[in-house]
Amino acid sequence: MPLKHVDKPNIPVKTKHEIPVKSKTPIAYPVPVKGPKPHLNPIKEIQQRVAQAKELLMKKQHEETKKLLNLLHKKVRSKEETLSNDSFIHHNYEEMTWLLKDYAKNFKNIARLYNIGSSVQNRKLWVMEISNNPGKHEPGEPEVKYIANMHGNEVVGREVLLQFIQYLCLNYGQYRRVTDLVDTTRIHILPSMNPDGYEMAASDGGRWNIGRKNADGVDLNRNFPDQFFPSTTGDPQPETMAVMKWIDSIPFVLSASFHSGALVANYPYDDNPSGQSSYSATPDDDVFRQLARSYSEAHPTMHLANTPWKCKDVPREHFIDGITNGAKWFSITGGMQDYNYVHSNAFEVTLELGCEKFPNASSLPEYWQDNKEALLVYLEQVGTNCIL
Ligand code: GEM
Ligand code: ZN
Repeated sequence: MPLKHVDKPNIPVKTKHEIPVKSKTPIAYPVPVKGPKPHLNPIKEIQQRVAQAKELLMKKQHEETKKLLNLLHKKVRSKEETLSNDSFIHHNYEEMTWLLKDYAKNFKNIARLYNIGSSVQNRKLWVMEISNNPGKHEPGEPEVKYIANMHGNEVVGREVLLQFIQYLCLNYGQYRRVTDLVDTTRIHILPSMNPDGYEMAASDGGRWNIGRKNADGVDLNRNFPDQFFPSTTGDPQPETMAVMKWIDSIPFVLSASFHSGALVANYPYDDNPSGQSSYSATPDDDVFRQLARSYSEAHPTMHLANTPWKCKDVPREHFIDGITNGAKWFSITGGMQDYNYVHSNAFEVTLELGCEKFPNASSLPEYWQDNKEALLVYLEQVGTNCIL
């Protein structure tokens, strides 16, 4: 078979300036005088560099993507941060002061520690403000307060509020519900209104009534000016005076004071002109009933007719829906909640968190769990679906 005719390649005519190149001799590329050793194959080198550049770009993008995802993840997280059980201890004055200072230092963007005065024995009445603009009253932003331990031997509220402070700080910017609450309300928390009474109760092992009164022997919940009767406890004590001035200086609209010895949300009035224990309604009775119910309903047992009851020595009382009018329950004069309502715009209720006044620290996690939701719901009463 004849071979296919192949044209001879068109070899250009050499000029005399051209360097003759022997066939099979490797092509010699110009070698730089200085610099790194050249690669033998420039195409490979370019390909390698492209690959490196791609990898770098990918890495950078990966980091950027990771950052973005983290941010988004933080924003949409719906599970709140919880504290370990080691944090549930009874805090004496020193420990409480240390904890409050620590949180104010570490959460400067939302937490501010101030004091409203001092106790008889010169302990500071610490208040932690939690808000998105600490130190400033913003027009339209409701001012709210929580007060505990006005009876020094009733310590559950004190520990629950210390937990609440930590909970708000740790969850702000993480958990939408807390962020919204802190962004829209200015929360003031006084974990101990009677720090002297607390120290007396704690050093006595938390026996029933030791430390209830302040260091001058005055029951602070009988020491506020009363609308119907003259004072039975003399002039306002330093702790009472401090709270009165505080109420005067900040336009509070909502408040709660935490006690123990019963399980109920108690609302004003605490007395009536007859001095008898019978229902004494404020002109805002419906609002107060709703506020009290918001707490008792959000609490797992407070609203129940047949509450599980741990303390044999404290008679169990039955309150419909877990709420009661103060004067109907038993009449008191010089109470703090009535003073708030009569002398300011603050709607205050008195929350009894359970039968035990100074329980073992091991039951504090349970008290916290029982009250966490109610603490949030109560403050949310001034929010979007507000009644105030
Ligand atoms: C109560 S709290 C006040 C309740 N108000 C009325 N009117 N009953 C007190 O101060 O005696 C009980 C407590 O200390 O927890
Ligand atoms: Zn009390």
